[in-house]
Amino acid sequence: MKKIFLASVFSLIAHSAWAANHQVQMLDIGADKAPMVFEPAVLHIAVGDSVTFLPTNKGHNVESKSVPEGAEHFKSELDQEFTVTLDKEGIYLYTCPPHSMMNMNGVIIVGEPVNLEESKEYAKSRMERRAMSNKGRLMQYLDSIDSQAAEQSAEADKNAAP
Ligand SMILES: [Cu+2]
Repeated sequence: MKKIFLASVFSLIAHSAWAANHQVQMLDIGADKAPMVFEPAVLHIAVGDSVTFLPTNKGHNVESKSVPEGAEHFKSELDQEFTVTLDKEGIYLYTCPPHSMMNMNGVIIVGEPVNLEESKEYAKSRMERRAMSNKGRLMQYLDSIDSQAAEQSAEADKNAAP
């Protein structure tokens, strides 16, 4: 019994020691003067890491829109700090419901972007369509994942060359 208890305590400690926490700010104006943004808007994390959304400015919250297969959706309360642990690999798309019409959307890539095509399709047909201002911003976020992956594979090819 004691052994089992110790084993579970150890796994808790191990988990908290290795899993990182990342912060995303909810902002009225971003660093590049863009209105109504998450920063960082595109976040790469490892499987099992957590993300804390900070109500840096008032009037925002988060709600997941598209998540990897088998992953749970999440939603926070207005103006509340909110932490979610993401343990399914793939892309999570989320919005700020009060500002979805201003394209206040964000992207979290957990591990590899295994569902990139589905995420792009969802973003285009369901999220970008709602945006009355800052149009195209979410698609730019998703396109940046593509080009990073391309750079990495070009780098890998270069390294593989004799
Ligand atoms: Cu907002």
